[in-house]
Order: sequence, then C-alpha cells, then structure tokens
Amino acid sequence: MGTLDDIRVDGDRLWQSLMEMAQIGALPGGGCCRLALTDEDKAGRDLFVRWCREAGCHITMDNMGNIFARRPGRDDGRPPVAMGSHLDTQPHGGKFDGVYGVLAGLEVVRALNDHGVSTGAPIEIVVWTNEEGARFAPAMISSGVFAGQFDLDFALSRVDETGKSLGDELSRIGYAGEEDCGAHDLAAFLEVHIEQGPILERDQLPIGIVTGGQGQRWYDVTVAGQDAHSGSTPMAGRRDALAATAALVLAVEEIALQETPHGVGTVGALTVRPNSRNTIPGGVDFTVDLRHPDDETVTRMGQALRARAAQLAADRGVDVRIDEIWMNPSVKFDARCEQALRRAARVLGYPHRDMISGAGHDACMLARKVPTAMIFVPCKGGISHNEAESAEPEDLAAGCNMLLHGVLALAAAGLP
Ligand code: HGY
Ligand code: MN
Ligand code: MN
Repeated sequence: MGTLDDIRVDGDRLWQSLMEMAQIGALPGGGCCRLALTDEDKAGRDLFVRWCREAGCHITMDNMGNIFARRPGRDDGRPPVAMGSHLDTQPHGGKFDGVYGVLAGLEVVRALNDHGVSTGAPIEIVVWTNEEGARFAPAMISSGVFAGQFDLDFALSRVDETGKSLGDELSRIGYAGEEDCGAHDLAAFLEVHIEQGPILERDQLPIGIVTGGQGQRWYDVTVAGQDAHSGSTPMAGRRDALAATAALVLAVEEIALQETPHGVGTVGALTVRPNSRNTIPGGVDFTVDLRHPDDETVTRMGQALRARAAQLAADRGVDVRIDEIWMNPSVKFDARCEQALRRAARVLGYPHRDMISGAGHDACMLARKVPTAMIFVPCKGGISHNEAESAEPEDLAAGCNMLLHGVLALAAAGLP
C-alpha cells in the first residue's frame, strides 16, 4: 500500500484530453481559435462540464460565467482548494495556453478517483471566463471581477469589435450563472500553465515555481489627421494619421527597450481609416500593452508614451488621444502555496527554479483575494499566442503531478 507521495497522474490521459479539446476551434496551422463566449468556447465548456460530471464533480456557475467543478471532501463545510485556468484562446492560439491548466485540474480529479483518495477540504476545478482579453478587453476580466478589480456591470458591458456585449454573449451561450461573481469561497488557488517564454527551456528545467506576475497597462490610442488625395496633396503639410502612428509604434518599442531587460511594449491591434490605397489616412486606432515587474517603471513608460505622442502631434499637425483602459499592478504569490509546491517538487524529484510571470494569468487576479501560486512548464522555443505553440507530454505530466501534490498538501488529504 503506497503513500500519497507515490501517486502520479496519467500523462497519456491528460494528453488525450488536450488533443480532444484541441479539435474544438481547430485551425489549419495546428492551433485553436475559441474566442471568449463564441460557439467554439461554448463547445469547449460543454465538453469540460461533461467530463467533470463523468468524474463525479458537481457543477456551479457564477454571473460572469466562471465554472466551478467540485469534488467533495471529507469535510465539505471547508472552503475548497481550487485549481484551474481558462478555455478561451487568442485568434491564432495554441493547444495549451490556459486549457492545459483546466485539463490538468481534471486529470488531478481523475487520478484522485483512480487511487480512491479522499481530501479533507473539497477541491474544485475552475474555468475563468475571457482570460485572454482578445475579444473583450481587458484581459482576466472575470477573475478580475471575482477578485474585486472590476465591477460586474463594467465587465458585462464590455463590447467586442462588432458591438456585441460580454453579458449578451454569456447569456446567448447559456453560461450566465446565478451566483454573484466573487461570492464563491476558495481556500487557495493553484494554476499550472506553459511558461510562454524561453527561460525553462534555456535552463533545461521541467518546472518553474512562479512567485509573482508583472505589472501592466493597456491603452487605446486614436490618431486623427485629415483624409486627403494621395496624388494631389504635397508631402509638406499633410496630416497623415498613419505616418504619425508609425512613429508612435516605434516609440513604444524604444520606450520598452529603454527599460531592458524586463520592459516590454507591444502594439497588437491597429485599424486604419478609410483604409483606401489612394487616400491619405485621416484616422488610426491602435492598442498599446506596456509591462514591467516594477509598477513605477510601468507608470514611467506610460508617461514617456504620452510625452512622445504630444511631441508627434505638434510636429505632424495631428491629434493623438490616449485612453488608459487597464492598470494591472504587479502581484506577489502566497508563500504557503509556494511551500506546498516546493515540497511537491522535492517529493517528485523535479529540478525547478523560481520565476516571475511575464504573461498575465487568472492566478494574478486571484492572488489579490485568495492564497495563490503558479507552476510553469516549458513550451517549445517559448512560443505562445501562436499556432505553433507546443509542449512535451512528459513536461505537461510533470506540471500536473506538481498540481496534484500541491493540492493534496493544501487540502490535507488522506487515503481512505
Ligand atoms: O495578456 C496576457 O498576458 C494573457 O495572455 N491574457
Ligand atoms: Mn493563459
Ligand atoms: Mn494567453
């Protein structure tokens, strides 16, 4: 009769569930597109809920569409130890970003069932709505409502580029729950995720214990110039919104490079108006994403952006409007949860290192309310938000074993 420390997940079963989920919203290039609250997201949620019910979990949902799949504990009066992530993807997403953390949670439940393990506290697998922020900005909006960073009405009123609201789409796919988002009691939250960066692969380590997440600010920028004829308008005196934008895009890159090695800045989405080859663009809308582990540095980067914009506006006779739509401070994870993960790494014999997350995660929001920590596993070339995203089955299994033993420690398990 082994001890709890001898229990391992079934890596093949985890891989199979990832590949089956990847069929939903599958793209020709091998990735997935399940934008938040689309029919593809609904199909992924339906599959996850079916699998959880087959594993004996009880499902509840809150009014942001967050899904809680509960495996009862011996003492069901205690708040659950939770694990999870997100099922929504980027437009050219991969097979693992988010979904790995959700299906690793399911694999933990399946492994506990296989070994007849009862836990003191109940455990739950959580799916957080709209983590990516690709369809409805900002990102991590539902874990953000749960953690008190956004209010419910703000979140439900967010619209996509076609004007559909998050709230309407949530109702349309049938995932608007009754429970008030944030009312659901959680004892702790663990999230396993691919690193989405190069460090673990470079260091040839299977596991990262994540001690925090960096700060970030998101902006919507509008540059207003003047539509004019591309052939008959002299270069001098043009008010070319796209040429001004091009200078601003390079300014974002320079501002980030000035804060090297940790500062990052990205212009990810851009629309040109009227977008005609023989009309000088009179208007451009684009997004800016600035990040750094130090909050004051992110603030300084934002101020530098505004200063460069004002200078360019004066030089080029355009108007530049910069709206900050999200300020997400850096966050530190919980020492007790980290200790549970360090113990798990020792028990499992996994070499590991501490690291800060460059990407945002639901755990970065949960940590503002609930003891939280994260586990990273390497992904090939550190590539993510890309159809080529890939990870090794043995690394995914290792991260899932870390999740299993982290949850067992926090839920004070016991064999029957
Ligand atoms: O933006 C992020 O870091 C995450 O992928 N939503
Ligand atoms: Mn993610
Ligand atoms: Mn992502």
